[in-house]
Amino acid sequence: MSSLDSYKTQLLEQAAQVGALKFGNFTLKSGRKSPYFFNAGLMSDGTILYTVAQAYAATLCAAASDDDDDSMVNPFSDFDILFGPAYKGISLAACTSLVLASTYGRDVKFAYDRKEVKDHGEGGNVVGWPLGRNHKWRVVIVDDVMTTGLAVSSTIKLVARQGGEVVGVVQLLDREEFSEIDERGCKVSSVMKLETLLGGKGKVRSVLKMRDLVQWLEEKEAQGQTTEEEKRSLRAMREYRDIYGVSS
Ligand code: OMP
Repeated sequence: MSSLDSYKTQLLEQAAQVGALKFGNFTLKSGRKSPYFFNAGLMSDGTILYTVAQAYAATLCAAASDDDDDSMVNPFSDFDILFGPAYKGISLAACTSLVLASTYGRDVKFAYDRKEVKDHGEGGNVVGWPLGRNHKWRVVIVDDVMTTGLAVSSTIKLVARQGGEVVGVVQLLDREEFSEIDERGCKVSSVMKLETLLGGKGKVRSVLKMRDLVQWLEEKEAQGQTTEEEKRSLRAMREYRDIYGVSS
């Protein structure tokens, strides 16, 4: 197996350093008990924000030049707005749009939602570029972590209610888990569920996947650099993957 891309290694190292990537026992929103947790809210200094925004921008641009996409128009080469759901998606989308303009010369608009509707001043619950005014804008959602895909599917619905059209999603971390079990007893991956909702394969991308975390720990272990806790976590992550994971 080839070694992990250096930008992923850098991102994971910085995330562990600031405490955004943690190993231990965590209860997820879905009730699943996980041996690891990624808290993107702790990526709160300029260095890691820069690293993460560059990684998002690179992922978006790679997806934009991906010929495998079977839809008529590659959604990542032809979109108008980056939408960051409150709260953690806001800084991610803002920083990514900045890097897209400064590094790639690609100007995209930026918007996010408020969790509480503002009933005075300009009102409403979307801030930034209006999603549906005068035009059905093509929107890419930029968010932090996907487990069952529930959070992203409610953002897709929110954007549609505001008149925008979600053409793609880029997650920071796809935990590569199932969303539901279908009537034949098969696991339906969160990515597959969302791509069905969006009407096309390849519309949900991620900067990192759970397998990258496992590979990062395996590479550290091979170099004798893992702590006892990381060794235990690696075993626990493989067991967790057997229960909740999906192959994609
Ligand atoms: P789903 O709606 O199940 O996809 O869960 C996604 C949300 O879970 C994220 O937006 C986070 O609020 C939270 N989460 C994390 O932030 N990091 C994790 O490692 C796992 C979760 C989670 O609860 O599943």
